[in-house]
Amino acid sequence: MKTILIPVLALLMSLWGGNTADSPAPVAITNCLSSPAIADAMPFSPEMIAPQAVMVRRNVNSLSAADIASIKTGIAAMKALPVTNKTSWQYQAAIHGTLLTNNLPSWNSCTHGSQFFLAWHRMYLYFFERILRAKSGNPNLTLPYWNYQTNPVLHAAYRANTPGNVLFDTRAASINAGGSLPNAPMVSIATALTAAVNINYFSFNSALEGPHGALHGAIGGNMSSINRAALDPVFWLHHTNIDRLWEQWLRQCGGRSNPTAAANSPWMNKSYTFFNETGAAVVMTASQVLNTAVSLNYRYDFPVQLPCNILANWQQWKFTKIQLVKIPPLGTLAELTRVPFERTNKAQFEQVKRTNKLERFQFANDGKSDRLIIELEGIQVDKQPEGVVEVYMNLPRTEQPNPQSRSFVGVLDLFTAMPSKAHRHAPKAVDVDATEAVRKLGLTVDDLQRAELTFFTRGNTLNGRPVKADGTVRVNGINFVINRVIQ
Ligand SMILES: [Cu+2]
Repeated sequence: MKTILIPVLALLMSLWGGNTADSPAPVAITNCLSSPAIADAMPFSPEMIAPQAVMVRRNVNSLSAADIASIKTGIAAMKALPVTNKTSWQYQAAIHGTLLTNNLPSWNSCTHGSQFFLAWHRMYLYFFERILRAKSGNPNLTLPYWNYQTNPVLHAAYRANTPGNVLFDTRAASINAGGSLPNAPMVSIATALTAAVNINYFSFNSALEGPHGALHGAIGGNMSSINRAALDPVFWLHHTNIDRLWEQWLRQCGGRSNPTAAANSPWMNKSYTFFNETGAAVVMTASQVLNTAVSLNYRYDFPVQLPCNILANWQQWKFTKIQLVKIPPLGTLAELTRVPFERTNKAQFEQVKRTNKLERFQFANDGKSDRLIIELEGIQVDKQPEGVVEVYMNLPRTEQPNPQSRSFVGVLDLFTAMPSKAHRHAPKAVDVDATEAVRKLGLTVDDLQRAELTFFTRGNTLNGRPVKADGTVRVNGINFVINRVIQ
C-alpha cells in the first residue's frame, strides 16, 4: 500500500511545493518572541520524503574525503545566500538564535530548558540536513555526528584554519589546536543514559541537556552562545550526536520509551515550523519525530538490534518542589570554591521538613523517585571558561576533584545560563541534578544541612595537560530543592 502511495504523494507534494498559494489554511506558530506567522506553512507528512532506502548518519571520523568535500560544498552554497533566504546558512542559524533584529519567521525558537529540547532539535537537524543535501548536490549526504565520548578531539577538517575552509570557526584555542574536551560531561552523559532515575523520557531529556550545554561552553567561540551557536559547523556535529544519544538511550530498553502512550497529549501535538530545501514552510509535531526511520527516513550506524519489549513509561509525573536549604550569593567562582551549608538556618530547615513530612528521601528506580536538585540562581558568565565547571558534593578534603568520584554531581550548563534573545530572563537559574550523588553517598535529608558543595573549573586538555580555564562565572544564591512526585 505504502509503496504505491508514496510516489503519487511525492509527486503531488512536489507540485504543491511549487504553488504555495494552494496550500492549507494559515498555521499560527507559537514562539516566545512571536515572530510573524507563516501564511503558507504546510503540515509535514512522511510521504513528503522521496521514496528511497533509509539513510544512515555516521560518525564524522568514518567519513571519506569525498563525504567531507560534499559537506563543504553544501555549506559554501548556503553561506553564499543572503540572510533573508530561508535556506541560507545565516537564516538557518537564526532559527536557533540570533542577535540580528529582523525577527524573520521561526527565528529565535525557544527550546532550551524545556521538555521539547530533544524533539525540537531533531526537527531542526532534519530540515537543515535536507537543505544541506540539496545544496551539496550529493543525494546521499547525511549529517555526521561527533562521538566525543570515544574521541574528545575535534575532527581535523573542522580545525584547519586554511583560506576558504567553511568548516573552520574561531573556538577555544585548545579545541582548534587538537586538544581534548574534559571528561566530566561524558560522565554526566553516561548517567543520563544509564541511571534508573532517568528511564522516564522527560527525566532523560533534561538530564542530557546539562552536559550538552557544558560541551557548548568547552568548545567555545560561537558555540558558547545560544545566539550564535548554529553559525559554527560544529553545532551540527554536536547536535547530531545528541540526537543519536536519544536513540542510544531507547536501545537500552529496560522500560525506556518515547512518550507515545499519550496520543493526544499536548506534548505529542506541539508543533514547530521549519523550512525545507525549497524554502517552503513545513509544520511538524513532536509526534512525528519519534520514529526516525519510519517518519524521517534516517537512522544511526548502530549495529542491528531486535526491538525490546517496550513498557510504556511515558508519564509525566506531577512534582511538588520543596525548597530545603538556601544559601546567600556566592560571587565569582575561584578555580576551586568550597561552599559549606552550615550557615543555613536550622530552625527553618526543621520547619520545612515538618510541613512537608520530609523524614527521609523516597528514592526509586523510576520516574517517581525523589530528585534532589541543586538550583543555582542567577548564574552570570562574564567570561566563558576554556573548559567546564564541575560540581561535587561532600568531596573529601584529601581527594582531588575527579568526575569518576562518587562525590561528582555534574557540570554547570553555562550555555543555557548565557543571556540570549530567546531567553531574555537572564541571568537565569541553572539546575544540577544531584540525585545520583546523594544516593551513592548514602546521605539523609538531615545530612543536607551539613553538606558541602565544591565547584571546580577544569580546562580542556592540550598535549596531555589541562589548559588554564580562565573564566569568570558568578553564582548568586544556591538552593537545595527536593522534587517529589505528588501521588
Ligand atoms: Cu545545543
